[in-house]
Amino acid sequence: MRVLILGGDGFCGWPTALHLSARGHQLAIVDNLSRRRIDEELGAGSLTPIAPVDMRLHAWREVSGRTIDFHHLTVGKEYEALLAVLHELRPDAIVHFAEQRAAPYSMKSARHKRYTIDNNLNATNDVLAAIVDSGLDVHLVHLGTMGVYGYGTAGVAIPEGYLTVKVETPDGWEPREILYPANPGSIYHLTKTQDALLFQFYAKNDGLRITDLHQGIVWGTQTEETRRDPRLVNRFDYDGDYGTVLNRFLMQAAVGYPLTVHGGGGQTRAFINIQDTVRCVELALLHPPARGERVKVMNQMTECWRVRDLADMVARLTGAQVAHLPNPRQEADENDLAVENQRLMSYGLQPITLEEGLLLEVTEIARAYSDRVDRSKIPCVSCWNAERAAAQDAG
Ligand code: NAD
Ligand code: USQ
Repeated sequence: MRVLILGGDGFCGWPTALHLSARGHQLAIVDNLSRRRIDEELGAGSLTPIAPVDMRLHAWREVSGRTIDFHHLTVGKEYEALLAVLHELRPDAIVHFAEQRAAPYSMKSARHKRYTIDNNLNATNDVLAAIVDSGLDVHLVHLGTMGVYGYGTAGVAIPEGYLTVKVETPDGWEPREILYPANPGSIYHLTKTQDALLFQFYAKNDGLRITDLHQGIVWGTQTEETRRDPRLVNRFDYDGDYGTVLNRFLMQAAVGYPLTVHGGGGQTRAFINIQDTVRCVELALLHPPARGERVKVMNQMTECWRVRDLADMVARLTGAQVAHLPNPRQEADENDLAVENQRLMSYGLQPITLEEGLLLEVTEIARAYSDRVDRSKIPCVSCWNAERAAAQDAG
């Protein structure tokens, strides 16, 4: 397959590009390196020392003998350049990771809200419009989020994208399938719910073949391919805006910083290891929807965990202390979560569980690079609203 990876310099995109290249697919990456610029804006970098993109690509050529092309452009702004890449590569599939993905970053200020909406929605619309414009039959695989559903399940496992409801008709109650009602918890998550409507429209209007992968929180760092050379190492975000909860706890344990549980830690979320992320994307590429089929939605997660149980597990493994802090986010303190993930499992996914992978992650990454941690970047300082900011100041 010829595959174009949008956002291929990022945490999920880079190991995905290597994984697909290693399996013999012809790969090209588009990225505007905005994530590296945001590191500079925040004064916080990856825990792992990531190489510049040209060095990454050179190293991959050396270790694998395979070439990945790179195009530096902003999806959503440089439309003609994107279209030219499509004409040149004639991809069978595009994997779309090119969005601002941190909920706390999207809630920092009006500027960050506007940037996230502008970047994410224009990126998604431009990709879709360019596929139509190109006249090519491209399968688009988008990395969406479990957060589009909200996390309250009312006792029902979250289905894969669509919900069967009963509506009253003149002939009685009849079942209908609707897109699962969107319930975003941040401006970032809101952009993913809007993406879903864009996909629904382009699939209906233009017959585009689209898969939306509703992914849980990714943990872990390295994959089979990124371990092959230090210059290929994947990024590891640990700061209060971009660091995700489990990777943060691992890093905090490694430097003796009490684990930063928000509130009581009763929030339950879905998780997946980065190695499983790259496998899932490959499985999605191998099982495209037919032309004319509705958007195919798959829940890309393998386990659900409560935040305080994660903290307790990391504390047991490492001896770390656990701290309960005022929650800067507007979110439910406690929720149950059950999720259907039958599709990817039926395609052969064999998940890496937290219990088997966590210790390796602690030693291979968190402890190995602990001297690179800037402790001043650990606190979460982005508050969802004025009330949460006041509570944090008081705490
Ligand atoms: P990331 O920020 O590490 O990577 C995104 C990449 O896209 C970056 O390299 C960035 O420079 C690039 N980019 C952003 N906007 C762009 C634009 N307009 N044009 C060109 N390039 C652009 O994020 P990630 O963790 O790799 O996440 C990738 C996708 O997966 C996101 O869409 C995110 O919503 C989704 N996702 C991530 C997680 C997670 O835990 N990391 C979980 C669920 C879903
Ligand atoms: N949390 C803590 N302590 C911390 C950090 C987070 O208790 O130090 C809590 C948060 O309050 C939240 C939960 O942990 O309840 C998850 O937070 P997170 O930052 O790990 O994840 P989230 O903001 O939801 O976003 C991440 C990715 C995003 C992706 C999403 C998948 O950044 O791109 O879409 O996970 S999901 O959560 O399933 O929607």
